[in-house]
Amino acid sequence: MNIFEKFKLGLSKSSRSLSSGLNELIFKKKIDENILNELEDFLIQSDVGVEAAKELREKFANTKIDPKNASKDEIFKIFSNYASKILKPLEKNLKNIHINNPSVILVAGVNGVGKTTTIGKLGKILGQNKKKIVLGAADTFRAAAVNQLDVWAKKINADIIKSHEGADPASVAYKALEYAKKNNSDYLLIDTAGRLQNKKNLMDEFKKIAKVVKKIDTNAPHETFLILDATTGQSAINQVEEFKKITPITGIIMTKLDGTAKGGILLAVGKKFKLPIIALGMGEKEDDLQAFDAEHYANAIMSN
Ligand SMILES: Nc1nc2c(ncn2[C@@H]2O[C@H](COP(=O)(O)OP(=O)(O)OP(=O)(O)O)[C@@H](O)[C@H]2O)c(=O)[nH]1
Ligand SMILES: [Mg+2]
Repeated sequence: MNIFEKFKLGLSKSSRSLSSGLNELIFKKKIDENILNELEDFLIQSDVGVEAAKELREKFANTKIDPKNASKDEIFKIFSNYASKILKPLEKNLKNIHINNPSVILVAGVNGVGKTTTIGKLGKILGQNKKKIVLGAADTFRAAAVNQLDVWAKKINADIIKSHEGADPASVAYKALEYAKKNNSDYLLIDTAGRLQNKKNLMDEFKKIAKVVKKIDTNAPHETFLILDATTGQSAINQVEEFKKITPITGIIMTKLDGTAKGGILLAVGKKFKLPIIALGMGEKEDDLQAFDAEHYANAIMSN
């Protein structure tokens, strides 16, 4: 099963996948005001966002669909085209990320979204062609977080710089960059905590990490990837807003699209923030990260 098929399979698990929901709405009844209202509500529940749902409603309303004769594909194409149009300009390939010696990639996100796992998967992709990877364990909030990153480092053959639980995360990040420079590493991936006593602590600590690496390389971090969990729905929007306030985000990675996520949230995030989208997480294993392709995504969420 290739990753695209896995993605489709994952989204088909969703109890109210967009396409089957649309299917029910469109094909069982005639399209009238009521059905357009239902359609709009359904899209909102599918996490595409209020604005996109309104715009799609217009498109459906203005398309002359004869429910008796219209082919399913034709109708789904309206959605797919709409999604592609919004998301295509946001594709950002890992090959096109900032190249430096080393490129420092800071990974942000609230707790449990998949930061550490995504770092493992990213490290595997970036480590191809003998590129040297260093992982910085700047989530010192829990000892388990360092262990988890350690396991990934072994799995993907990366070096890891770590410290004890409770150590200053910024100083771990600093040491990790020092090490990566000295060893001529290609990429330094910095893991950060998602859980601190309160949001202000979390954000202050993150700011400090982003600042301290500049002492070694004024352009660092070269990339800051924000990890979003697709299953958390609209709260992803707030998370982007919060992190954007403290640091420029250069890429979004959305995880857990293999589970019960409704999938529409990526469209909502893309439409609202227009931030580059790097990759999609489709599982817990090292190969479960797919480079973001807008058309694949748009087709996958409409193909169940
Ligand atoms: N199904 C699925 N699970 C994922 C994916 N990415 C991460 N996970 C799982 O989500 C859980 C949390 O992942 P972590 O990588 O530990 O998340 P984190 O953001 O580092 O969490 P904290 O460090 O506690 O803030 C783990 O059980 C992962 O295996 C994904 O794409 N799909
Ligand atoms: Mg973690």
